[in-house]
Amino acid sequence: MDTAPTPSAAHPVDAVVVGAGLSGLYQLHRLRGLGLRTVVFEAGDDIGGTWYWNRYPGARCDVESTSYSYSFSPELDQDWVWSERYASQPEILRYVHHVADRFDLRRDVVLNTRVTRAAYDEDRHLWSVSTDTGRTVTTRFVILASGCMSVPKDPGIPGADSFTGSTYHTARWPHEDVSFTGKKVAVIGTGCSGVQTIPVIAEQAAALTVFQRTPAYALPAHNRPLRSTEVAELKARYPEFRQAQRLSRGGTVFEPPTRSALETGEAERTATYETAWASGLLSGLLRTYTDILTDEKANETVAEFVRSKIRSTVTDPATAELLSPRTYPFATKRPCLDTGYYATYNLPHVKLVDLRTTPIETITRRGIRTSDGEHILDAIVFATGFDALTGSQLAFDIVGKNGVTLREKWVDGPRSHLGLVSAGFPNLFTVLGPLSPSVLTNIPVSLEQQVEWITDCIAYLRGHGFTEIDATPAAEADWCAHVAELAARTLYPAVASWYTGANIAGKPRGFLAYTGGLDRYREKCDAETRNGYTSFTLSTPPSSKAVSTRRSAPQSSLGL
Ligand code: N01
Repeated sequence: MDTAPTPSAAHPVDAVVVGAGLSGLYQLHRLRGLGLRTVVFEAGDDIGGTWYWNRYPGARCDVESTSYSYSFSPELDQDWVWSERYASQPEILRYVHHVADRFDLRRDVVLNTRVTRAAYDEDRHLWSVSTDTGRTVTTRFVILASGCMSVPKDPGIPGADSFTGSTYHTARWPHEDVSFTGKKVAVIGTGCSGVQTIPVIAEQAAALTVFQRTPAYALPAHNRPLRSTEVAELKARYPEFRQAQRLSRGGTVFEPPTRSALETGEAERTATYETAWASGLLSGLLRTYTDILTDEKANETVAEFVRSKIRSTVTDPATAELLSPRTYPFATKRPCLDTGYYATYNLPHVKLVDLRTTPIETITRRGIRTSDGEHILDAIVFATGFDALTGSQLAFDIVGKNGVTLREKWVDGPRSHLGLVSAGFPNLFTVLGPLSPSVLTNIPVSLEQQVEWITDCIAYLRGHGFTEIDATPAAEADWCAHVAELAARTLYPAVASWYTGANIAGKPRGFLAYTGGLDRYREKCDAETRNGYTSFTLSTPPSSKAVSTRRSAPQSSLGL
């Protein structure tokens, strides 16, 4: 039975959440806890967000499953049992469904519904949110939980429509089984999605051709089933573990490095890198020394270590060299965690095409033509990534104060305070958006921090009779400058990557995430809460505008 709510102008809600992935579902849970009438609009035909859409063969989380999960419920921690060190996409999706059932979340999720427009009514302090199903709902608060990696990048290769075989994008994989058995398959793209799917497709395909423009730094996952003893041991100390995660720099628990790579002798350094390589942790190598992301020479020591591993795995030296990243420092594009990626190129039916020397000219009716000739294919898999961080917020019309759209405001790049509220767009919050730690951290820890901050903020507004919160332009300017200044101390901004918006034609260039660490970010957000949101303008209901002031607002309920 469809029990989803049917909000309309005549039946307003207190909060609209965009997206029913990990962020949106937790936001719903927390807002319900405040007693807010909340509706979640989800474009997909089921919940799960990233883990609903990215169901390509080999899709798997590259943060350990015991860390990559919600921490807000000790009972949930005890109840759910992960089967592998790194959970596969189907297992994570099962977990999301389990959470939704456990906390009875589905009844406020409206599926198959894409938000098309949100417009702010300055006179009433209300948003009007429209959807592609013709619904319009009036709401005080809007929370964009639409994901930092949810708008797939169109590869923009000419001729794609003429191909008579099958095409797939890793981020829009069909829900039906796809068989590559006996087929000639191409994968375009060697980022994390490509690196995960290539070994699995190679197991099925008769022939696999990988079209690589930029090689990845891929680190071995050493995935394995979890032993019942280690699960029991973790469950016994989960509360302390979760607390340590919350206080950590990036949402995973580790001892921060204290020494420079350049002040360490080569033998000792190599031994340290070997240990990190054997750990199977995505950030293992990054955590070895203090200067990996700030000093090119230090970075080159680890980059060369990874290249040595590629050379020792890939038997053909020419292929090994093509797979070796040399045009950007280690981890300035996101590193990948792999299972058998490099060894796949030793298989006789797997071929690597270097697009730097033989670029794609066009997709043809029969396959892909590079400057070197035509590759005849049955299927093409685009593993070409996303319009990251800003893509989902700019995908629909958001009209703020004075009729200014978010697209207009962000024409030169995103601007917001703490990555949470953009000045001129009151009562509109973003989870995992640009200018926050998001993609540089273990996502569930970051999203919980932001969802909890947003929830506390809304509780404060309601408790103090405020109906509007907006970032001050000065605080926003300071935050943007702070984010840019911290990023400038690293090797990140100089590299063309999705971190800097360079993968999308016409997208303004700038490092999009906060590099200061989740711990420091949390402290800055908490300070706002403690100090009564001094970087924001809080306003009382429009009818009482004459007495509107930040501090002397009457106590009253929201009252839509
Ligand atoms: O996308 P990407 P992704 N012609 O942008 C190439 C997360 N994630 O989906 O680098 C030819 O990294 C492009 O080449 P280049 C994770 O944060 C997490 O793989 O632009 N090639 C690149 O090789 C990750 O970083 C998990 O030169 C083209 C590739 O396509 C993020 O999602 C798993 C091209 C795109 O790589 C994105 O990863 C998977 C063209 N026209 C992903 N256009 C987890 O495990 C693009 N490319 C949690």
